[in-house]
Amino acid sequence: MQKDKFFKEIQNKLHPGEKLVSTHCSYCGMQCGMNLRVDTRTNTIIGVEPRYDFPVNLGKMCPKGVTAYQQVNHPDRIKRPLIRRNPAWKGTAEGFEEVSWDEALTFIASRFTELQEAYGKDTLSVYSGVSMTNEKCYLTGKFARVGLQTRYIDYNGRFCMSSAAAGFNRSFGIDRGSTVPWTDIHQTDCLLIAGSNAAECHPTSMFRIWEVQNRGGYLIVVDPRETPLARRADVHLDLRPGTDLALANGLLHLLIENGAIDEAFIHNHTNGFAETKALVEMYTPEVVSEITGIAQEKIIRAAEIYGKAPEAIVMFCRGVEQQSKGTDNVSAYTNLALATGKIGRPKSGVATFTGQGNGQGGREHGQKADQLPGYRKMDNPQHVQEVACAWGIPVAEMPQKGVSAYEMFELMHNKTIRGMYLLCSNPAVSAPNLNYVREALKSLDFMVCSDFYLSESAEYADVVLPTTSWAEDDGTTTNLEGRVIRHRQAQSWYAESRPDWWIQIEIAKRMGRGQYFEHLSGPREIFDELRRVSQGGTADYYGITYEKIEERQGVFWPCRDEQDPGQPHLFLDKTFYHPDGKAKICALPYRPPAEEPDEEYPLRLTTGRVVYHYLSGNQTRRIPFLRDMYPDPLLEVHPDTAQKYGIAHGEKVLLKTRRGEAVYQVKVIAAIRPDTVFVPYHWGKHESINLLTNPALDPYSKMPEFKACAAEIVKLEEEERQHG
Ligand SMILES: Nc1nc2c(c(=O)[nH]1)N[C@H]1C(S)=C(S)[C@@H](COP(=O)(O)OP(=O)(O)OC[C@H]3O[C@@H](n4cnc5c(=O)[nH]c(N)nc54)[C@H](O)[C@@H]3O)O[C@H]1N2
Ligand SMILES: Nc1nc2c(c(=O)[nH]1)N[C@H]1C(S)=C(S)[C@@H](COP(=O)(O)OP(=O)(O)OC[C@H]3O[C@@H](n4cnc5c(=O)[nH]c(N)nc54)[C@H](O)[C@@H]3O)O[C@H]1N2
Ligand code: SF4
Ligand SMILES: [Mo]
Repeated sequence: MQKDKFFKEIQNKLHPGEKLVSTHCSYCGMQCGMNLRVDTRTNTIIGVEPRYDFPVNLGKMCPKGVTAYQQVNHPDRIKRPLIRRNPAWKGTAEGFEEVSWDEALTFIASRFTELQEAYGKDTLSVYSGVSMTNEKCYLTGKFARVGLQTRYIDYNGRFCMSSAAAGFNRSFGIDRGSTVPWTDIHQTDCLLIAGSNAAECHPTSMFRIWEVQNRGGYLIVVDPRETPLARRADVHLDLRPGTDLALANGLLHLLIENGAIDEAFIHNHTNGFAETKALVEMYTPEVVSEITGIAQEKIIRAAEIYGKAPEAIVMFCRGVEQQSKGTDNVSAYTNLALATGKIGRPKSGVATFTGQGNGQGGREHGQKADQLPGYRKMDNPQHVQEVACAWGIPVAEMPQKGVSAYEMFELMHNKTIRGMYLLCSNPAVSAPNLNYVREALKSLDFMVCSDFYLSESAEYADVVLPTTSWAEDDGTTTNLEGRVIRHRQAQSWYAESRPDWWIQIEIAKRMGRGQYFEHLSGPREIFDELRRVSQGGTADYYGITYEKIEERQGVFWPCRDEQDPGQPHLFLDKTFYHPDGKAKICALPYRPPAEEPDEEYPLRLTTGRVVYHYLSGNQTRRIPFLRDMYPDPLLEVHPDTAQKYGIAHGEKVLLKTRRGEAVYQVKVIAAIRPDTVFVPYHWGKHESINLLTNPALDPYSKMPEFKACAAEIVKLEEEERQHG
């Protein structure tokens, strides 16, 4: 009733010629429902209104969401394709000239062909992202392997969801970010949330999280900083960055000691408990307190609360995943749910907060170096055969698996990769160890970038292609629950911009590969092909149609046929996706971060986000309200540490690590450990914190260690402070 009333009110306020288009926010994995307000006379988006019918956010939005529409007709939009013929300008915004689409596409096809003739097919690479629809993500994987015929494709989810994916695959045999729908969260009795700043990064989850406490339940938060979430927690486990594995093992130790484990569940539905039990025996509160820096009583209290809660959900985010042992952290936190049997039923389970809008769907359909649509694996001959057959190519023509995102930059340095097609990512800001990565981009013989704004990475390109924004195309994304939802085109393509699918089909045609793409004339046809190709895979979308999504406010995968309603809850029948149907409890000994503090670099540096900006900041730094609220990156320092270094709030200092340095203004704040400093990463050029971060990779997920490295603060002289 309430929501219908509200909808009518909004309708009544529309001026003549205006309409609402029901769609979703483009930014984070919450994928909040929203209505775009469109002036049909000028065919432009002019505002946003809440959407109460979408069950995940129920009309709520965050500061990024309510200003997102301001991107669409922003004066910085690229209007026509750009070519730069003089490579001397690489790394700057200079020297580009506007050309027609035909000229740009023909030039790209001829340069790509020349490179492949000289150096082999695999000299080209595709580096992509998951702010795109499933349709675009699927087509990008096919474009790389069938269009360009290269093995080298990977994407920005490597820096985002890869450890969660590897951890879930190991523990459950399936990688869906949440085992429960978000509408379960406020109904549980205990949330254990590790390494998530949800109040700033998934703000529209907060009403559910607070509701757990309002109902008398408990909130346990693991974070080196006292985030808004941690501030209201019943227990805040304020650990040293990079020590989660010791903590998770310590919590399991206590759950076993307290008799809080579920022997029957362990016996019937899991493997690996005996060795894990033997391993965690040594992780006593005393040992864990020593490694993590958390007071023993707090660890004991947390284990007590989680153990006693009838229903509980373990949640985590990049704080635990972006480590050189991120995969192990994920499995170790997952162990808690498996050992207590608090999984495979409503209101109990495990969830990661998916990062990017389509961070879930975008990792299922073939943008990953080792993976094909439907979550098929490239090292499984049957999977390769199925996809080759669906695409109509000989099995022998299917490229081998490639390498992870950071490893592609290594191959650029050694000239194995000489060409790159970059879309939907800004690695000149978001990749670790940027001095090295920017050199890699500069060293390319030929680079294409597709974006709607000239990003820091586009500045390294020879050709820049203007693509449509999220509000100018139809399609689907898969949100952080695993729910496939519909995005609707609200205005026509801006200026001469074109959707990524159109661009890829045009390049494929010009490279003699048109026959594999010509039948795809838009998102709906592409989605239908994705459905068919995913059929029988783990991430089976075959039963999902645009119509069904509309009828049901989204459909959860796996969804195997048209009668299948999809699966909001996973494992309700206690069957996991390993061949024997059992989940794996993993014995994972603690190891420290790849780089520990020492005399030269005595501080721990961790990095992350603030509520007002999104990722590399290429989209949000252009929105006046967001820029005004948080104009420059700040270095968070505890008052004791500030005093020790003799630095004041607002002062500019030099922060350095073994890989690089940058000047930041200090924010003195008690809500951080004295041995730790924090910098958000949403800024480019000399302000990028990734000049300093450590590219040490997790052995399974190839995730870099964004969350922990050793650093030092250097006080600047008065003169340097003025100009620094
Ligand atoms: N406003 C905003 N929202 C976003 C995004 C954004 O850029 N801006 N990006 C989206 C994307 S793609 C992602 S991936 C998510 C990320 O969402 P989050 O992971 O929640 O964000 P981060 O700030 O990267 O890190 C989360 C927390 O991890 C803590 N942390 C650091 N080191 C450690 C550690 O060793 N252990 C533990 N337990 N915690 C640690 C940090 O103090 C921080 O509070 O947010 C999504 N939402
Ligand atoms: N230090 C540090 N570094 C990090 C992290 C961290 O916590 N700390 N987090 C990592 C994480 S979790 C992530 S997700 C990455 C993200 O890092 P990036 O991949 O660099 O993220 P974005 O800023 O979203 O870059 C997307 C670019 O594509 C453009 N774009 C948006 N939509 C589309 C589209 O549909 N098509 C095309 N062609 N372009 C589009 C945008 O304008 C933008 O320039 O950063 C990682 N880097
Ligand atoms: S919470 Fe995420 S999806 Fe929702 S409005 Fe904010 S940025 Fe958009
Ligand atoms: Mo992310």
